[in-house]
This record gives sequence, structure tokens and C-alpha cells, in this order.
Amino acid sequence: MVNDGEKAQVFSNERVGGFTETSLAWGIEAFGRLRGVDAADFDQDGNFDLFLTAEGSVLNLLLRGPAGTGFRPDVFSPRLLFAGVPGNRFGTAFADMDNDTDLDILLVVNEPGALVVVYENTPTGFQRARELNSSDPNGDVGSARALAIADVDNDGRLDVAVGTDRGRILLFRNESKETGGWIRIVTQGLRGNKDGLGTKVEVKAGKACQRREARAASGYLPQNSHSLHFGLGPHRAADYVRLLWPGGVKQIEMDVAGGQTVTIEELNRKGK
Ligand SMILES: [Ca+2]
Ligand SMILES: [Ca+2]
Ligand SMILES: [Ca+2]
Ligand SMILES: [Ca+2]
Repeated sequence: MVNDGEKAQVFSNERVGGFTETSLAWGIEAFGRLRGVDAADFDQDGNFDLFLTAEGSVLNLLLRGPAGTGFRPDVFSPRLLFAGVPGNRFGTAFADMDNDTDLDILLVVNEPGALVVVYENTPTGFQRARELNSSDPNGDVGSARALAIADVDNDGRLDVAVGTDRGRILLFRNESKETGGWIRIVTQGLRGNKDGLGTKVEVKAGKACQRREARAASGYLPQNSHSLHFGLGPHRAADYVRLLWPGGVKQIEMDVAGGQTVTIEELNRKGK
């Protein structure tokens, strides 16, 4: 959890109805003045990683997921860490914008000529790939704050909505020419958790094995589309989709065709 302009906190689910603060154990307590956060497994090693936006002269942070002892800074993407006008960085999201099976990073920067920048995930770190800016002829739309991801025109390419401090909502449609296959998963839980929030979803296609988690919100104030979007690169189907529901139920669907949104209902193990 990020508290606007303060330190981030980590709370561990004790599975007995309570949470304990464990910021110290995960090495998070050292980083102050943060604004936005997203968690995803960008390097596909099975551990969730964090990207945090910061205010003032504090650098943005890319932290690789816990390998036993806590999060550790990633040093391979210096331009991403320095990105944005100091004091004016807010929303962020991990998303596969080019459907090549790796997660890219979107970041509110509020630089002259760019409200948002897309950083592409490459073998040598995150590289600045493109800027999103308003083309509004009526002038200044304000400073970007929240950023949300959804495929609003359902063409398989993720689009971006941006909210500004003047109450404007800007929509940027993704019209990238060369994008790979894709599949989108909607989790539908049984009983109390109808949206299946907290479900871990793994999609395997060729060599790429991607993991996501069904969530309600992340970034800075927004809520992304609830569906989980996976780029498939050259593949047109997933070899399998594996789910771990919050209640512990495991489920696997084999050979799921891509190019579509697939709603997966939680298996009813109790038969009622
Ligand atoms: Ca990771
Ligand atoms: Ca990508
Ligand atoms: Ca890439
Ligand atoms: Ca789209």
C-alpha cells in the first residue's frame, strides 16, 4: 500500500482473519515519498515484483520480487527510474502493450510533450518506447494523475485512460501495427467472491509462462479493467490456463483459443 507522498507499507495476510505489517521484513520501509504502485511478475521468475512512482527528487523504483529475504532494487533500467518530472509522477501500470508476452510499464510523467510514457520490456531492461500526449486544440488539459488500462474497443490491444487534475479524462487508443496474439481471462468465483479477486492465473504459450492476479485496484487512484490480459506473441492459443482460487481450489483448462475473452467459472468442489 502506498500512502500519497509517504512511505509504502506491506501487510501480510495471516489467514486467520487479520493482517500484520511486515514492511521491515520485505525491505520496503526504507523508501519514502511514494505515490503509485503496481505489482506484477515482469521477469517471469514466479515472484511478483513492484514498480513504485515517487515524488520530489526521489527516484521511481523497480523492485524485483522476494527471493527469500525481500524486494531488491533492479538496476537495469536507469532511464525508467529517473523518468518523469520530479514531484509530478503519479499513476503507473504493468501491461503487455505489444502482446509480445512480456509486461511493459506505463508511467505518468507530466514532462513537456508527454503526459504518459510507455517503457518497453526488452532483454536489456525497460526502454522508453513512446509518449502519450493530449492533442486537444483547446489547450491545457492539466496535469495527469490516474492511469487505467482496458481494451475499450475490444481489438486485442490494451488502451489507456488518463485522468487529470482538472477533471479531464483522456482516452488513448492503442493502434500499434505489429502486435502478437492475445487472450483475456475473466475470473468468476463462487459464493461471496463473485469477481474471483485474488485468484492467481497462469497462462502458458510456447516458452512463455505468465502469471497475473485478479485485482480490484492499483496505481494511483484508478481501477483497471477487471479482465486479465495476456499477450501470446506468435501463438494463437494458450497451451493451458491454470487458476488457483483464493479458497485453495486449483483448476486447469487445456488448449484455450486466443483472440477472445474467456470467462472461467470456479470449479464447484463442494457440489452445492
Ligand atoms: Ca518476478
Ligand atoms: Ca510487451
Ligand atoms: Ca518486449
Ligand atoms: Ca484496444
